[in-house]
Amino acid sequence: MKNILVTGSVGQIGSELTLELRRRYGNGNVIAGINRTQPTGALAETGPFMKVDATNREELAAAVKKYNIDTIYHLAAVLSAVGEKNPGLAWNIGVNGLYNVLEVAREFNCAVFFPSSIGAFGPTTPLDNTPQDTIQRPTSMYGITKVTGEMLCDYYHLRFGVDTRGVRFPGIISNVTLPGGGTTDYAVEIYYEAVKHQRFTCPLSKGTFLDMMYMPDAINAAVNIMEADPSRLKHRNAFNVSSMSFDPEIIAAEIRKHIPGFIMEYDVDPIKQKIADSWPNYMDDSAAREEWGWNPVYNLESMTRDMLAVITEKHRKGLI
Ligand code: AKB
Repeated sequence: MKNILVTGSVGQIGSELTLELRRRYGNGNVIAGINRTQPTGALAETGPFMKVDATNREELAAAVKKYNIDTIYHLAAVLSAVGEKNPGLAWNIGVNGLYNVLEVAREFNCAVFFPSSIGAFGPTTPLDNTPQDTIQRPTSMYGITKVTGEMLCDYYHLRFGVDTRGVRFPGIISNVTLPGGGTTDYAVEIYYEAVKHQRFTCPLSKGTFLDMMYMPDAINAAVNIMEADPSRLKHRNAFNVSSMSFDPEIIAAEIRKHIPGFIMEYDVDPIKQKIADSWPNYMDDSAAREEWGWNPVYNLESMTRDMLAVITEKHRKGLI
């Protein structure tokens, strides 16, 4: 039986992953770690939650002890665009928070899931078919924290035997909790604006290709890597995973198949554009496919159909 702690459980990925983990491993066995934002709805109602600030090691250790935790999904993070506005905060949460998680995991013998990101790459990385093992010299603070995190996770496994595992997530698209302050957020916002106003002002320019993934596949990635047979893992951390790659024109054209009058305008945000230009156009995720069977279900077409159906229904009910 597993006892799981999720840090950052009210965030974009955490709010859905925590519920899926509860479905799989039992409501009472999955603790939602919260910090500043209180959980609401299903997250608050279906299982335990507890204040866990990853930058506070005592608080982390207390949660792990209290609930006899054996697996930590460490999702608390500051995303790329916010990280450029507040690099110190990005470092503190991204690196010091992870260091605390790894130290507590070492002491209490926990497995750790750590989400790295396409942000761990930089302008000198090969941007097409980006290999699993390649140059990583990111130029955003977010990226620097992610490369540091990947290396820390490898170190704790090699040096102390901590069962660390993780993936490099692309932009994650979802319809439950909005992402907060990422470069890829436009690919979520576009669906909401298309439904509500039939138009969207895009902060990234035409031709900016980035890897993306629909939330159900992201959740499967996080669960399946932790369930994988360790004897098959040549890498443990930072597996490239992707489901699709598109630029703003391609996603707009897909939306127009459902909302023919949809209008796309551009007002490029220089900070986000600079970050996006330094990230891969599309990654090679064959190591994840070979080593633990990564196989995403959704593509742009099926994701768009689902996103628009869910958001249209929410709009009809006056929820957004
Ligand atoms: C961001 O844009 O910062 C994140 C990411 C790709 O890691 N969504």
